[in-house]
Amino acid sequence: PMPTLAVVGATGAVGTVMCDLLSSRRNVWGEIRVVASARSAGRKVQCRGEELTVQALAPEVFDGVDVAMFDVPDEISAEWAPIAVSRGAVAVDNSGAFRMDRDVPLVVPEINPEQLRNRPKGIIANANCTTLAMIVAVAPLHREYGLRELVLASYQAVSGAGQVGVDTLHDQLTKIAGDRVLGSRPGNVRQAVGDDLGPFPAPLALNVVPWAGSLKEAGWSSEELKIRNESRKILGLPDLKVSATCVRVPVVTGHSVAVHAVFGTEVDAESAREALRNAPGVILVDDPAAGEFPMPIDAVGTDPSWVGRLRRSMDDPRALDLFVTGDNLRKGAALNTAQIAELLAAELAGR
Ligand code: 11C
Repeated sequence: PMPTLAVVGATGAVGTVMCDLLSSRRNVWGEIRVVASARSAGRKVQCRGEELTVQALAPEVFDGVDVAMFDVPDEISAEWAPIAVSRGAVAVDNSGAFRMDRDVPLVVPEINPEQLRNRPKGIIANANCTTLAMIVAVAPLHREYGLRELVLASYQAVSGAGQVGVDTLHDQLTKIAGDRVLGSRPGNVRQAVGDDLGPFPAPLALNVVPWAGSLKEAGWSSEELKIRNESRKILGLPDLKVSATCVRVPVVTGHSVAVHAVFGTEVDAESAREALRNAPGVILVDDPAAGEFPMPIDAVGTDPSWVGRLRRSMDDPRALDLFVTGDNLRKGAALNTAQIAELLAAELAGR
């Protein structure tokens, strides 16, 4: 029999993309159960051409489930992923709750699929969306040249903060539409947008906000620390130097990262491009003369990490500069989770 899958958080921004993805990928699942908070129970969700009824999260929904995907906030995953495991499922968790747990592998199928087997807690973690977009492109360069350091600036879309982030940006754009004075004087965008900033600390319309996540030690944001810690774990480089500045921009979907990567050996832009052309999950879009760059408006709704603007540093023959864009809801979340779940399904089929 084909394995049973549960999608927990099926009605959220990532869960919605997950149901789309499950409809378009090779079908490896028997029954699919869609699960969400009691508030969403009874709603109908389209998945694989079937209309599924959302079930309220409860221990019994995991009975008979082989693989349970979690696209829910950290505290819900922390409580419920172990419950799913106790009912016999393997949990694939997209929250931050387990990523840095030594007994939980942090898997990117293009990079470290072998880690999947090492899961003493029955839980596998999925990385943060900003880490994922970037790491898929950086890993093949690491294999080529040996990575020593990353200096990063992110340009993160509002859907990283969930559906409420998307609604907030669109509401703000509606409020400012047509007023050509906005943005020309201090405070006039704030005034037009009003007090409802949604999940963000400042207006996103006509703005960039150098902040994502919560405040951690010494002025770093949680998002910046996640990128550092997760990159180290995924690449197996515990001492990798990483400095990130995470910035929110008025983009609906598609996280971008400007990357300065320093390696152990001298690099060559053409051989780096060749490594990227051959890398799984990467598409090279690098023709400035033709106006071809990686950008969210093109990468949204697609699977790969788009990479371009690749140059060798002018001042360091061991460093590359590049720009990466990936769909934060797909490779950054639902797609990577689905890929991990499909590897588990193949493992189950081989038993
Ligand atoms: C954002 N990357 O764009 C965040 C959202 O650790 O999975 C995802 C947070 C996480 O706001």
